[in-house]
Amino acid sequence: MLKTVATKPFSDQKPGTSGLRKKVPVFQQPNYAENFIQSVFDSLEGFAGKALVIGGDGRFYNREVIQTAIRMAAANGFGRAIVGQGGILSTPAASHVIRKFKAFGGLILSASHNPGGPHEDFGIKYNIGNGGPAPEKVTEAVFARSKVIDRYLTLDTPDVALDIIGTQTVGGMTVEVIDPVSDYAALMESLFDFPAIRAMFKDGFRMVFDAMHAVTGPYAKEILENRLGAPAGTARNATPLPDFGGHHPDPNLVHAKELYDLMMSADAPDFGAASDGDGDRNLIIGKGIFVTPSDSLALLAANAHLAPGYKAGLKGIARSMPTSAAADRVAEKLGVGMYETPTGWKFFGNLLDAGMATICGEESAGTGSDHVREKDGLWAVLLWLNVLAARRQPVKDIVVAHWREFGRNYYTRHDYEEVESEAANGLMADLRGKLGVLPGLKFAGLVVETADDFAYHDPVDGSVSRNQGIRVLFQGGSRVVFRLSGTGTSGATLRVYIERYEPDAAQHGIETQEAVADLIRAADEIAGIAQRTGRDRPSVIT
Ligand code: VG1
Ligand code: CO
Repeated sequence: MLKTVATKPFSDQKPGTSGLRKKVPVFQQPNYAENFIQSVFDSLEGFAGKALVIGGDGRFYNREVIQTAIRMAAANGFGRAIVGQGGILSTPAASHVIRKFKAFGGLILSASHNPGGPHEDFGIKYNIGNGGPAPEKVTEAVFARSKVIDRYLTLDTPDVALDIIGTQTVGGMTVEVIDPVSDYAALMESLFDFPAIRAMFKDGFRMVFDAMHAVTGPYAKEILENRLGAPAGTARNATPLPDFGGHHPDPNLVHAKELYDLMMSADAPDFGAASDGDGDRNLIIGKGIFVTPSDSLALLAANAHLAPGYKAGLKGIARSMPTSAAADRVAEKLGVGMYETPTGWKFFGNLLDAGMATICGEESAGTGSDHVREKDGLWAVLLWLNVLAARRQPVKDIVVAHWREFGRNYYTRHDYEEVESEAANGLMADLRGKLGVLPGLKFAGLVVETADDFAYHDPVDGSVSRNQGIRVLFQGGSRVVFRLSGTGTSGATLRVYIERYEPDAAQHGIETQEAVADLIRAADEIAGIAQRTGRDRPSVIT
């Protein structure tokens, strides 16, 4: 029975960098999730009878919203829902399933690396038919709709049996519950040299993959242990938990510290990696060396031809603006295009669809390619494994040789989390206000060359996205970038991205924070971080 339920708008359903993210109790308000999902459907056209992919990262409240989304999809006229078993689909797997089944789009339930649990974070994101996050014109339409919505459509039907693979019906809609891993694993097998990686494991190569109790556990077990023959236990924390075991499923040096410490120890394995809550991020650590995501992007781009899926070479490379310019030097050497986009994967979709870029990356531990339209944690891990299997050299040697050839981009990001919104907005507004006077001024011994507020002109559809981060470029090529996070759920997070290029190989062995110490001081002098936020140090350094 079709039900039209009267509702009132919520004023805070503006999608951020990657969908709508809020605390669970916010999502648990009556009609909150329903309003947002209906606002998505009301902003789309032409989906009647078509397929919708639905899946999430398994966090607390996932199953409830999956059931809601299925009923609402049926009531709104979708012909078919493709749902991961148990309501599970990693973000890259969802992207692949949308593409493989030529679905109209998909709903991905995740707050990614944010913690999960009854008082932690939840999120909903809509992806379009190319498998990628909805572009800004769609998310803006969804937000506009959410502000005036007065009804949503649903059905009075029992819950779908999410754990049983097979076909059921809900109203007039077919629901297919699929294995969340197999399509994705097959895609990986089509891109990488599995026999070579298997041989490397057979020869005693040791690796640890930390799934952080999040969605990649089953994927890593199937791919690394079952298909590639890595020893049982290679995938750690591999059982997804609704609260991620109480941890932040954020693969960085703070939240994956155990892995980091292991990789720096005398008996470290050859390779360490981790992924985040929804499986789209990656952390790469070699024995005795952390590979920054920006360097990882550059290294993968430079070596991708060693993997069968990329042996024809790259069409181009794209990176988000705050990501270091290490990949730019690789693009230059390869003679391919280099694109600089705003933060967030939604900006890569057009470049990938147009065949202008093959590999994309973000400094926030996101790397991916045109195989899907999301960043993809395990993909990055597998490409690294493929490179290692082909080169048979330690990660450290590969990284150091890369720096020697291209120079080293020292890079760090300082996050000030849960700062008062007013203080953070004031800081950014004042920075914007003084962009014009910064050039020529000297901070911590560094002279500002240019300063601007990054605006992106999409070369494919001509759309313009403004206010994407304040860039301050110093003479000599170093820079700092200031941005407010668009994924947090309480207060504001100020991100300060710091980069210094060092061409001289004799200077490549400096500890990163030391190598950029003057830039850190300059950033504080320019923006008054300590004074305005009341913090004398960042909450997270990556
Ligand atoms: C952060 C990262 C950004 C990433 C986004 C979504 O956004 O900086 O690079 O695309 O998270 O990733 P923000 O607005 O907080 O800086 V995920 O793995 O959270 O979906
Ligand atoms: Co994520």
